[in-house]
Amino acid sequence: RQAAFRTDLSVLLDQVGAGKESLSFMKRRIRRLTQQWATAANRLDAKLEQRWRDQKKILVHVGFLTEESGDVFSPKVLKGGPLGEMVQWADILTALHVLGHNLKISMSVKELQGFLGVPPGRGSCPLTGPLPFDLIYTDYHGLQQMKQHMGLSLKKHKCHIRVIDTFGTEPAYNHEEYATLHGYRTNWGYWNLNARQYMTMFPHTPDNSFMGFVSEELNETEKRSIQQNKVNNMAVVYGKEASMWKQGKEGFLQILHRYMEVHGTVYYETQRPPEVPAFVKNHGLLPQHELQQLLRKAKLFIGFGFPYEGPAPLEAIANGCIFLQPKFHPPHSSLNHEFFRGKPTSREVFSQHPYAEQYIGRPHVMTVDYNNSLEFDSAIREIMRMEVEPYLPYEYTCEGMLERVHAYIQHQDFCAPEPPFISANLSRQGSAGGSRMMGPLFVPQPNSTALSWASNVTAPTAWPPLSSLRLLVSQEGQSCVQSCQSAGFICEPAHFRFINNKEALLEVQCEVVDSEINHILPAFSVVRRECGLQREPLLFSCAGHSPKYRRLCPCRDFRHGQVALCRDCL
Ligand code: U2F
Repeated sequence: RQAAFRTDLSVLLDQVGAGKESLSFMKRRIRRLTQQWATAANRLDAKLEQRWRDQKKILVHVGFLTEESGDVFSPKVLKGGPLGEMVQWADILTALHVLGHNLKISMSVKELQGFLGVPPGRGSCPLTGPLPFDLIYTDYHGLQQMKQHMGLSLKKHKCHIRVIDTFGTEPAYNHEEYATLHGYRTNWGYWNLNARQYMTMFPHTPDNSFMGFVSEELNETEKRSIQQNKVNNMAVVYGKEASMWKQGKEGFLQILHRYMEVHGTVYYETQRPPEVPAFVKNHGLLPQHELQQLLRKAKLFIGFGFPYEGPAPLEAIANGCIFLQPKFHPPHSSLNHEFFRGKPTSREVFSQHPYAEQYIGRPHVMTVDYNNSLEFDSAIREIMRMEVEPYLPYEYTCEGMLERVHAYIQHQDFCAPEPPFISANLSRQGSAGGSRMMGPLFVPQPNSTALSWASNVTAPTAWPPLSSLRLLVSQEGQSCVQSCQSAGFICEPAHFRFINNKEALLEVQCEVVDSEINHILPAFSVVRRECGLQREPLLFSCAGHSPKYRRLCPCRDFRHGQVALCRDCL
């Protein structure tokens, strides 16, 4: 069946259910953004020009909100606990509904069993018939519950699963045997999924798919009125829980207070939290729409280093604030920081909000060293002199999210049998510095007719299409994430299978070509002049890097403001 866009959200609101603060929060959000979603749906509908879209049967099982997982989030909704996840799930549900799919929502193991058609009860009971869904969106908690209740049949159906995974999972952590043997085993990873089945909150790990969420958009009149009503010396502090204010914050808060009136939205029960200095105007935790109003007046939204990578800075920037945040030196990661410890990624976080730093940047975002009071002081003074317009990257608008989720649903297929590695007849353009091994070695042109592929069967169905592929060789020690980025591209793990062959490695003149199971491959060792190809497709990794290796990197182009999609991806 063909999917038709929906602009009426009442059925969805009924499906979400009631009885918990988390659900009320999500429903308030869905209601508040109804008009915005409807406008976006109409725009995307027009943009896609009657293109056929399959209507999919989709189950959404929100594992972290089930009683069976302990649901630690719901009781904290009104107490300053994390809301980012709820923002994201509300938006995922809305996007799937608006795109016109056939949606079932489960928030308990009982509902999960009912929808899957496995008998209720505690033990594991295999699903005997076919899976009654084309796609299942869940999280790590939900995955665990499905394993418990579907047993081995989960393995058979796992290509239909998408895991909403805030911070991302790198391939080395996802491959069970490899993770166990090489020290990448954590509490979360090792599900042997295709790494693109993990969907993240920000586009931080190209090995995963970027799901995202939305932020409120303003029309031109609203933008103008915001700019007229900005209070130049008003700052709002990012941190709704008192613990985010403790330790070592007094110094720069004092500096800030020298120039600006400082506001906070810190949750408190009866008394002002002692962590919050007396000069701060604390509004208490606000409902989302009231926070937006506060942000509309404020000039500065200031981060203290935690929470990492939340939605609030995007909301602030969308409402015309400048976001000031601390640089992390050394970077935080699962190797050195409690919060990231045990998360299935080695990603290094160089500031509180790397997306804001890398993808938005000045004038909307300033990232400074908070230990350097001169630098901090001059940043505040600069901010007071600056004029910025409200800004929201396209990928965080409703239309941007609908476009991306539409493309994933119609094109990503992890159930099709993995074709054998295909070798590309790569044209080598200007092997820049080839013999000196500096910089990118060769970059095939997008429209080159020389891009003729060994297999006519699989190549035309590849998504992202092969026209987006740019082959690069990284510097020693560099990952493909960095290598592609420094050339203005993004690493595309789906393209690894086209470049994992001797032909692609020809340029680097290896004396020996081996194939191994190692997440650094394909790559070559400069000293030993040895080339290595990848033997395990699950270990194709944009993130992998190793000091003595130069990696072979499948980069691709991307749309401005929609990094998940290549130019010909829609
Ligand atoms: C992130 O979770 P948080 O919930 O701590 O992220 P925030 O950026 O603080 O804000 C989430 C939402 O809370 C709302 C605000 C945001 O949409 O509009 N809010 C509000 O309604 N009232 C207020 O007074 C203040 C904020 C991240 F999203 C999670 O994935 C991580 O687990 C967590 C820890 O890093 O950080």
